Amino acid sequence: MIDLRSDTVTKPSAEMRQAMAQAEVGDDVFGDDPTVNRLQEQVAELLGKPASLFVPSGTMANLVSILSHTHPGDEVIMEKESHTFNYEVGGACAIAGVQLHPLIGVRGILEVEQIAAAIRSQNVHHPQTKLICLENTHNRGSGAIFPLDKIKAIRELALQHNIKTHLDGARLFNACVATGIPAREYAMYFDSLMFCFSKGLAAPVGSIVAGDEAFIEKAHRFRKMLGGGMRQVGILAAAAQYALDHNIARLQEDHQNARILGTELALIPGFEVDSQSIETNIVVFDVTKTGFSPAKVVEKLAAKGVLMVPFGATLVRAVTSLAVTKNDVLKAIAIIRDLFD
Ligand code: TLP
Repeated sequence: MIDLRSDTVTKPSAEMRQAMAQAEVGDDVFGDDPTVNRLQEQVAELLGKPASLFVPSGTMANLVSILSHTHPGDEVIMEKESHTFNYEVGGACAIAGVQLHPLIGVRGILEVEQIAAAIRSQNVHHPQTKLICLENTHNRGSGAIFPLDKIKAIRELALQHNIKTHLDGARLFNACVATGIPAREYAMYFDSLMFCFSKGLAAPVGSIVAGDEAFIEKAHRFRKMLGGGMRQVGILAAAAQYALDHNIARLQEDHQNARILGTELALIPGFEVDSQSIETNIVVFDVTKTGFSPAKVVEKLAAKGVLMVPFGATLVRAVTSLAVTKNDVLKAIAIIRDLFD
């Protein structure tokens, strides 16, 4: 099987498993796990933030962040195709009690003027805008990178209005590797940010959220409330540490493979892909002109050993990762060409 469903499908390597097996552990609810503590200190340092907190998933990282920055009834601005708006089970509404204010971006990228127009004025009828969430890279935006100058402008606007900013940086290091911009530079413009170890960084579990001490103290309580207090979790933190030490620079290979995949797919009749817009490891393409639904295309591919996911009414998504080599990508292209050309 050539598994292009997500970069979450990577499996821990023998070396990563070795690091996990050898991890020093303790009860992290008591704050006693040295491997977790070291990871949290190192990530805080890496991101230039006072503190960080290891959490089980990206979904929980975003939710504890929203919970920590808001009160029920507050409003949170985010992009309409964002992960939090579409794929986090409505947790921000159900659990944090906030109202989401989605704005339509271009490949997930919002303009500062749009956000400015969406900020609520002081009026007894309105909810209060308390948080702006951005996503970098943008999943449904085909792995688009949020340009730093736009982030800076949004941060300035937020500061003027006393609004917090949070970054869903599940794939932040894909943006860093593609642009050469260090993670701590992106982090400067956000009160809080998270990234995932369990996507392109190829660890089996885990995400981390960073911010100032007061924010992390709140996030810590909310993690516990959500059942995310973990015990000898150094085993997982060791995998995360291994991922940070070994799997960042190689994301470049995933980006190259995604570009090859996108460029070749664009040549197959019926497959519409803007190959110029592939900036990182995600390829989203339109299959309307094949005459088949996304689900049918995915089914036909799966029968030949190529796995992708339907991504809406007309779209299919393929993601490159450590789970697929350049050779796998070339094989996948040959299979697709056989089926559809
Ligand atoms: N994304 C997953 C699916 O949920 C769609 C994937 O396969 O891409 N933020 C972003 C931008 C994400 O892409 C994801 C996961 C998350 C947050 C949530 O992370 P987890 O799955 O760890 O809760």
